[in-house]
Amino acid sequence: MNIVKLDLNGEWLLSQVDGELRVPANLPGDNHSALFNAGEIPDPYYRDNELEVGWVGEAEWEYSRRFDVSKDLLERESVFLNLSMVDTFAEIALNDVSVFSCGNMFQRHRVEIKKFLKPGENDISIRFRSAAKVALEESKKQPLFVSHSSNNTVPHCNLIRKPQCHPGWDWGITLMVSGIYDDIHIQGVDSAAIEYVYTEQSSRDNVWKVKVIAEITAPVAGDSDVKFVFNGERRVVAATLKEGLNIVSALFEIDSPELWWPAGYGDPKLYDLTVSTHDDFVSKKIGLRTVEVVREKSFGGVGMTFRVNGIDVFCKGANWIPSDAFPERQTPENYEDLLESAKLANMNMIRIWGGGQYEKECFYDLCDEKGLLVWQDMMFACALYPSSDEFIENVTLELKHQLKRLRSHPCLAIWCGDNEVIGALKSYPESIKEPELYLDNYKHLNEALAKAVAEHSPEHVFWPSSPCGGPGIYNDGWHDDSQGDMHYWNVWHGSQSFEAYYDVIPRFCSEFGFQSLPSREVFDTFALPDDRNVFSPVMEHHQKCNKGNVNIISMFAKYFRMPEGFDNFLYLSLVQQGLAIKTAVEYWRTLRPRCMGTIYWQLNDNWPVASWSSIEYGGNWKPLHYMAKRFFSPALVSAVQRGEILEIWSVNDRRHALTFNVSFSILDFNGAKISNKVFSAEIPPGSSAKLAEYALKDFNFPLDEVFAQIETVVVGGGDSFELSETHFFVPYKSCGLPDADVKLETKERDDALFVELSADKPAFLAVCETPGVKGIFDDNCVTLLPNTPKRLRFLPKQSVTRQELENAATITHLGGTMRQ
Ligand code: BMA
Repeated sequence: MNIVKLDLNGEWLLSQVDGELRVPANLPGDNHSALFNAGEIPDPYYRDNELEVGWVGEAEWEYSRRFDVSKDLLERESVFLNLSMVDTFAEIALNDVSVFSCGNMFQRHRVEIKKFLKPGENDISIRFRSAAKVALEESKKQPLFVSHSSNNTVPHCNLIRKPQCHPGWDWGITLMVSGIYDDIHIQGVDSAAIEYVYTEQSSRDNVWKVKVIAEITAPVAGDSDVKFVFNGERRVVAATLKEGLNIVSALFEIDSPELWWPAGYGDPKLYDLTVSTHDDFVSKKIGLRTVEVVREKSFGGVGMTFRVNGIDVFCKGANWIPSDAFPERQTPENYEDLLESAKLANMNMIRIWGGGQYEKECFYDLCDEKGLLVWQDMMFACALYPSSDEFIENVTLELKHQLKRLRSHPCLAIWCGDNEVIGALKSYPESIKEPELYLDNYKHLNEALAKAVAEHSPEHVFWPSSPCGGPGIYNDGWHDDSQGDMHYWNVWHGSQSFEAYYDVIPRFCSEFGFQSLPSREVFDTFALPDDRNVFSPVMEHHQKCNKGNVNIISMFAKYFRMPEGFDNFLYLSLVQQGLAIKTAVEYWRTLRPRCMGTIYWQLNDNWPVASWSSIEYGGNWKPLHYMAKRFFSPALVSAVQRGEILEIWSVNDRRHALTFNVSFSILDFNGAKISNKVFSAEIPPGSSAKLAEYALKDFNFPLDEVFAQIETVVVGGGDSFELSETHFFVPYKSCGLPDADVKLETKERDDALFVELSADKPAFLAVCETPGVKGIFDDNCVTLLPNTPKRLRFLPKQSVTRQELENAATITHLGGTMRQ
């Protein structure tokens, strides 16, 4: 093998085309990062500095550098420049000669450049036009007017193929970045460049056939050996290649293999695959598995069930948005941190939302390794879109690349056409006025997306939109719980109480969310002491959802007494958020198999902001994320109170039976036990069951003076879980919660750090934070009972001593925040 690759990653010079600014810049990277690193713009995440940097997106920028070309490279038949994630309208010149221009961030480009190069020193420059200006120009050419998302502050970005959240979203800063976010290299080949490698799998009697397909470009016709190595087995195909694109394949068989399983269902087994030619090499990890999306008539509608290797999987997870508004900070470490947090919270599915981007390769590699299924939206969100031939051609090229690139990742479970674009048809004046015209326009584009999947990734299901009832159904998926996936926003956007989650039984809920304010630690990264008020201009600036802060506070009024002080205010918003999502998930999980998925909105943030995320910008787990770890546990015990009836439910997501041994106690606010019941049940695999039912009127004690504590030990099939659940019969505000004295001690055992919490009276929703010390706990946001200390293990993300942890750790609990 003789691979000649010239890496152009590293330091470039960034120049403002019509200005004086010249700063060093990284590629892969973006212009805002370069300007910020050089001190030319203020930190847009700080206070309201966002308003100071809008000019960057209006200007034109040029990246340039020199590089040396060897004679060896120029002796190759073909020399191409490889570019992907070019954001967005770029013109590339070599040695001052224009070579190529592009304008879709989601396409990949391989451009023949040999004739533009010379031995020795060469210049390359990449000039970016203002995407905002191009979008405006495009708007003047449209045959049919199509509204951009009302979340955008820069108009018409629905007309350009760039992440739809760059011009602002209801959780997102407006940062109209440009740059290149993936490796840049030049490669020379004589005989065979590998374009894509993917597999086709089939199985019979547990013998798996794996056909490995390589798409190869030959600069000239000729013979070439193509070597395939799968799971240690080697095949060499002597291929006669024609000039241009060729398909070369090899077939492998593997008897009784270990399969790839989503997290919670088995190991995500991966097999090594390499394909090499004389001058190129590709290596991948392949998983063997089947994924079906089963749509069977049941419960008066049509279900939506992901079936993996024949097992119905209850999908548990969250929606993913781009991990940072500065693309340069979207690093492998950042992905690893977030996706590991998802896995630790017992998730098995991530939905890549359509207002962001097809993610970098390392995202999917990590999902493969962690057993996280990926629901992949195509990049359209909350707007109307063109369906002109030109637009469809542009999108088809983007999809051809993305589908071939991603199709053999075992994590990839479904391709979905868009986010809420069917709903958008009912949101904008032009489509409301002429519904048929705009529905036809929608269908025209959507059918092209379906066709691209059928052609380039036929083994995957194409789901037209999220939410939607299924192919060909264009009604209101937001509110239809009879079929398909649903986005249920009546609690947050509709200001209904948490109990409204009991009003629907989604077949699959791919969005529902509730906001919190940031933690004090994150607040301090962007604000000053004077900003410590929820209605201060800086707090309002870091709240992008209309009425967001009002919604948070009006929900306080339903459940809590008014907290005292700013920190308690933030805390209450954080636990309130967790309780909202817990209510929904636990209820819907008890209703399996009618409901088979709960994907809450949203996993992460792309800057420090009030939002629906369960992980804050920077990686801190909010109380919601700790609660998610519990409410997504494969074994769940949940108290569901509807009206005057309290039901105790169990859920078993495992592939084997589990025995639930439950101790149900009623305690008063001094911690004294008033009653206790013990019961056990064996719950079959993949099912739920009601364990007990009580009429509140039969309890002979005042409901505002007690709470239920449900401790469960679950065993079976090698598993053992200890579950702890606290239930209030009336809103917290109706109870005279004790202001318990909670003590916090840190301990070190065998190099592990712990925080031990103890309380003289019951303390609820006790949250331990460690400002300034990065790390997570194995459990948090817990109930503390007198004489029962709780030990939380601290998993540091930096080196820290016990003393430093002790100095940083704080504890807040509900009774300490409310007026008595
Ligand atoms: C959903 C999403 C996002 C949005 C969220 C919160 O419907 O698809 O567009 O951020 O609601 O409003």
